[in-house]
Amino acid sequence: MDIPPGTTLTTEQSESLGKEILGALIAVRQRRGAVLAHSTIQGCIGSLFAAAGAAVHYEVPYSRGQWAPKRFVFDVVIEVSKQTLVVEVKDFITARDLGQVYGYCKALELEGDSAKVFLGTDVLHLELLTRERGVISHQVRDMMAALKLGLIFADTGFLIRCDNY
Ligand SMILES: [Mn+2]
Repeated sequence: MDIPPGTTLTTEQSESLGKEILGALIAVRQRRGAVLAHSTIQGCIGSLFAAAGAAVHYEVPYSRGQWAPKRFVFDVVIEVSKQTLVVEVKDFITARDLGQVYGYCKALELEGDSAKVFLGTDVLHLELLTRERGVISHQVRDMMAALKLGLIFADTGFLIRCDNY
């Protein structure tokens, strides 16, 4: 389901959409906390964007310029309506992982590259990343504010894209 904001739905459409959303949420609960594998999250994000018409590339090396001397390999690169999204996928998230994502944001910023960095993870980590108190959620919020980091919460059937808080 990919419905542009402001779309007016008929009663039938909104009813079937409601059922679809409910079904997707029930499927998440049925996973009983089992987090999707890194490659699964990567594939889900890629295929959902591809289904919406974006050009999707996996495992893209980036070693441009002086600020990205280490050879970065981006998990997913998405080209959608003239914007490039760089997604670092994490099945589990530690402070060290956030350091890596910080490095990506900072390097692209210093290169003057307009690509937008996203941390892509399982929708089951939604609570971890959005809780009011917490080291990880605070770091993520700081990076969203200072470096325009975006978040993608993925499931096998849907994803939630947050461009900012
Ligand atoms: Mn990764």
